[in-house]
Amino acid sequence: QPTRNWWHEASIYQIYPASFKDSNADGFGDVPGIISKVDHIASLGVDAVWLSPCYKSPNVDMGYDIADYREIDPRYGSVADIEVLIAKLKEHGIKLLMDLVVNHSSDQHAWFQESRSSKTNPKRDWYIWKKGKTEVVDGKEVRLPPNNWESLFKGSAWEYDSLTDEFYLRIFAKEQPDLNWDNPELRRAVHDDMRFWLDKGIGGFRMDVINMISKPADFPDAPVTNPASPWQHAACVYCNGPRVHEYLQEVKREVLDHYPNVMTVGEVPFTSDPALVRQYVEPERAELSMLFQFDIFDIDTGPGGKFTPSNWNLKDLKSTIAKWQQALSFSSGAWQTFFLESHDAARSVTRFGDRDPANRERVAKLLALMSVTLSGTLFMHQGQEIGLANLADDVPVADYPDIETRNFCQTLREQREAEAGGKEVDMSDVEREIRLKARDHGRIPIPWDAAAKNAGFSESDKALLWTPMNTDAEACNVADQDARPDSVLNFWRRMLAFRKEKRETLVFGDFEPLALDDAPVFAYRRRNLDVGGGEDVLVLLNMTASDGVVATLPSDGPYKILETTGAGQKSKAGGDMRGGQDVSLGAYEGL
Ligand code: ISL
Repeated sequence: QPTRNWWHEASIYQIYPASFKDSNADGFGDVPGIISKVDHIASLGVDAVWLSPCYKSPNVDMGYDIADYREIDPRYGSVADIEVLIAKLKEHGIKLLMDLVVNHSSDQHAWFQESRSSKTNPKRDWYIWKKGKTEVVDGKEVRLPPNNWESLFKGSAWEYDSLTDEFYLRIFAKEQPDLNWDNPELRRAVHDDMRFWLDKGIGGFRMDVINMISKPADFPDAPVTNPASPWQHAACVYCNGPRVHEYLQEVKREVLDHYPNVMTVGEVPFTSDPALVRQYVEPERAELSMLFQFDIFDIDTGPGGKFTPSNWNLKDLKSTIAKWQQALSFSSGAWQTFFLESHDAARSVTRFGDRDPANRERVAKLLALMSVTLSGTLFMHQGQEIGLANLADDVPVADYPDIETRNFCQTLREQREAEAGGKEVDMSDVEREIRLKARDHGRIPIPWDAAAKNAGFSESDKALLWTPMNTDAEACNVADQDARPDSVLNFWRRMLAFRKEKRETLVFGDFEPLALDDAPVFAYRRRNLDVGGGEDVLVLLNMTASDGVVATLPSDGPYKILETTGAGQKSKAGGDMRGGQDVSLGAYEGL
């Protein structure tokens, strides 16, 4: 049996600091704002908070471009504020996880400023510099990037710097140069910055794009998948690279092993092979405690990329969930996470529901029930506890501030305009996808109270808010849901307690799907592996808006109804049911 740790059964709440609570009316959430809401966080029953970056940053990518790993950006507060937050959370038994973004830094980081200053600077090799290719066009020499890699934020992944006449690699924005982990001094500097925060008593780290830190030494071209563009999607070339495990084992040996009980969750985008994922977490290596893997999260990514239409269906969703539940579990010796939201995606009620406001709370409860009954450390994102939906249609897409959204729109518009010879182009198809999937929806400020200015998020003028509020605060806010016993918020509270109570089955048990077809109901069983003969849990989820969907219980039994999302089923809670009996589920009802 693998060893049990606190983080196996933890539920973790993600805070996106800019959008949580603004304490000083500048339109930006901040750490004192978070401190003022610790009671709300504790009321959920979560065990840890993952705080998205609030380090010193020019904020090109909302803090994922870090200019100093040991400073808190003044707009968010100070290091002393983080220390207070750690202490306040600790009073409730809640740990704080910091975000570690060390695949790249900001171009404003002192390391990069030195690195770019000259080819002989001692930190030159801390980033990835290349001469690039030279071609003669019309008798003139032109400098071209060293390979065809596309930035995840569009354009070439290489940025030319005339100061030293070389290109640097930047998989994300041009202001986010990639660090060179092949350099041992850089690695030691990262280790030191990690210790800085661990010494303050944090519970661990969420590690941004950690599978990108080791690039193949020869930087080969990516296969051409988009012949219309000179730049090709290259994640298959630079993710899970040749020395990534060596570097993470070093981090473990040099840093993490010296801090007992800390946990790490590594982000591994573009990694759909469970065997690859296992390598980071299997007990013999235990480089990381768990990973964020994106098959479920990216299910609505279209064949041409995130903002192209996708026709995913229920069968895809069921089988993707089953694939990961079965591949990694406590008994398999390799742990994982389960999450439906973060600051990198739109809201789950909108993506997985039917977008009818009348069904919003139903869908939110259904997804909550699903989340707490699946294996893996459960991550929920701020706003998910009230079933926050995407920005409503009355918020213009032009007001969405995210760099991914903006760059995507601009690149596509330019492409279409070039094709149309300068004529007006139609972007409505793209707008539709953005309304559905943009990261901006995951970053909507929390509506604390519909009666307060800016729904209680900030006292600032509306014009100062860094990102638009949603316009549905009346229908969806914390104060209302706190007071309403049947709200999504109170359902989440009850469900997180339920998960703890049934941890033997819901956390440590196995997963067994009942059918992976396209029928409306997603049905699975969680197996209690306790040799003493503990109870299993059967979960039935009507994933559709159709009312009166009938599901037949497996022939074994008897069954007792433990929890239900539907008010209509409430009377049945505690009731017994025979094996083989039919159950009728309402729209988006879970049992
Ligand atoms: O957001 C995405 C798609 O919409 C992902 O491709 C995302 O860029 C990827 O998962 C990496 O995300 C992380 O690193 C980025 C940052 O922009 C994201 O917010 C962060 O979660 C660069 O640091």
